[in-house]
Amino acid sequence: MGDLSQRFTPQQRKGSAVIIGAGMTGILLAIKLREAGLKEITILEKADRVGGTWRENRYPGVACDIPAHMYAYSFAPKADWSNLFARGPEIQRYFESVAETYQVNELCRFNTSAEEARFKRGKWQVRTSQGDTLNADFLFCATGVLHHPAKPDIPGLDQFEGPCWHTAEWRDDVDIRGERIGFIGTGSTAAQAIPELVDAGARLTVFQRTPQWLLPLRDIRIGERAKRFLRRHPRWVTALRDLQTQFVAQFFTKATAGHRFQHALLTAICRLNLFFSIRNPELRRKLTPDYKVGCKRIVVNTTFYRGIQKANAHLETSGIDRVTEKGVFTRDGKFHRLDALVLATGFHPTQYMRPMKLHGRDDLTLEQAWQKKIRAYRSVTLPGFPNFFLMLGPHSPIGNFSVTKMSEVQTGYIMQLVKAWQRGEFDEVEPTNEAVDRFNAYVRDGLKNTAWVGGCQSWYLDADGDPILWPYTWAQWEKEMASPERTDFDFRFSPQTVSS
Ligand code: NA7
Repeated sequence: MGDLSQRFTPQQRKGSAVIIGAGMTGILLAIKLREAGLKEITILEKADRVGGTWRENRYPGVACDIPAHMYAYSFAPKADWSNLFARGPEIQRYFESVAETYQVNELCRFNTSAEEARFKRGKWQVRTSQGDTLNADFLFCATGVLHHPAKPDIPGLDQFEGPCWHTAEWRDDVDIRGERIGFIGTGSTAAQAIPELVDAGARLTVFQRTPQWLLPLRDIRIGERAKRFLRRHPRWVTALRDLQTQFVAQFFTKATAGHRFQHALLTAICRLNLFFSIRNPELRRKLTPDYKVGCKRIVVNTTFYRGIQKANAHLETSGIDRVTEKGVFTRDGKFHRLDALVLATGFHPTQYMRPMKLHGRDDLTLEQAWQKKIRAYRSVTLPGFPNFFLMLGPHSPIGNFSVTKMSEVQTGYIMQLVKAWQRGEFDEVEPTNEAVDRFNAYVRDGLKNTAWVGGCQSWYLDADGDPILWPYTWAQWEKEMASPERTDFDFRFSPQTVSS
C-alpha cells in the first residue's frame, strides 16, 4: 500500500480497539494489535473464558477435521498434539494456553457482550451488556461463523416432552445409556457424535434428510516418542504443518474449485469408501448421495459408517413429518417413540455479528446496508462502516481449510491498514461501493466452476444461489489478500483532524 497523504507529520499514533469475541480470531487480533503498539485493546466476551467454538461445542466425539499442526497459529506451534485430528478439549486447552502466554486474558471483559456499536465523530462507541460505553478507533468483530445454532423448523418440535438439545449446547446431565435417542442431521457434527453415542449404549434413530460424502482420512494417535521428537525438533513441526497445508490446499480446495484431476480422485476415494464400508446394499443405497462430491462440505470421518451399522443404531430416511410429545412421525406414517432428541442441524452461517446493532457512517444500520444482500469487500471490510473489520466474513475460504490460517491472512491484510492509520495516512477507511460490486461479481463468476453447483442444497450458497464462500483456490485467495488494493478504498480525514 503506497503513501496516501503527506498532510501530517508522520508522528506515530497508537490507537485503540474493541474486539468482539475471544475465540481463535479474537485472541489472534489482540496479539497482533498489541504487537503493533495499540495502547488500549478491549475484548468483549459474552462467556466466562476464551475459546469460542471449542468452548461451546462439547458434544461426544468433538474434534477438528483439519490436521492439528496446520490448525495451530503459525507463531505458536504446538509440538505435542495427541492426535493428527485434535479433539475439542485439547484445542480448547491450546487456545487457553496461548491466551495466557500472550497475556490476552487481561484484555478480556468476560460475561460482557456488545449490544450496540455506533461510528460517531471518527470513533466507534460500543455499548456493552453491562450498560457502559467504550470508545475506540477500530472495531473488530471476531464472532465466528458457525456460532448461532440452527434449530429445525419441524412441526411440533416444541411439543416434545423429553429433553431436546442442539449439539452446540450439549446436555451432560442426560444419561443416554439404554435410552431411545432421536438424532436429526447427518453433517460433520453428526458423523463425529453418532458413533460415540452408539458406543455409549444409546438406542439411536438417525433421521437423515440428505446423505453425505465421507472422506476416510484416518486419525493417528501421536505417541509419546513422536511427541518427544517433535518437541526437540521444532523444524519438523513446521515441516509437518507445511505438508498438511499443501495437502489440503492442493487436494481439497482444488477439488472443489473445479480442478478435474483432484475432483475425480476425491470422488473415487469417497465412492470406494462407501462401497467397502457398508455391506448391506439397502443401507448403502440409503447412504449414497445423488449429488457431486464436494457439493456439500466433505465430511472427513472414519467412524460414522461403523457406528451406523451397529445393532443399536437405525438409519431412518423417510423424512420427518412431525414431532409429538412422545416421539417422531415419519412421512411413511411410522411412529418412533423417543426419550430424547438431539439436533445436529448446523448453524446460521450468515448471522455473523448479529443480533448486535451496528450503526456506521451517517447512522447507516447493518440491517439497511444488508437489506437486499450481504455486502462486504474481501470478507473483512464493509462499505459505510469505517474502521470496522469483520473476521471470517462473507467469501472467506471456509471450506475444508484451516480457519486459523485464514484468520492469520486476514489479520495480516487488516494490520497493513491499521499501521497506515498509525502513520497518520488517514483517519477513516472503508471500501468503495464500486470495489464491493466488482468483488461480488468476481465471486459470483467463480461459482460456475465449483462442485457447489453439483445438484445439492448447502449452506455454501445463499438464498439467491450465490456463494457465501470463496469459490477459487486457497493459493489465489492468499495471493489476492497479500495487501490491500489502495484504489479500492476511500481514505478520509475526519474534520477535527484536518483543522487541527
Ligand atoms: P451441517 O453440516 O450444516 O449439517 C446439518 C445437518 O442437519 C444436515 O445433515 C442437514 O440435512 C440436517 N438438517 C438441517 N435441518 C434439518 C431438518 N429440518 N430436518 C432434517 N435434517 C435437517 O452442520 P454440522 O453441525 O454437521 O456441521 C457444521 C460445520 O461445523 C461443518 O461444516 C464444519 O465446518 C464444522 P441437509 O443436508 O440440509 O438435508
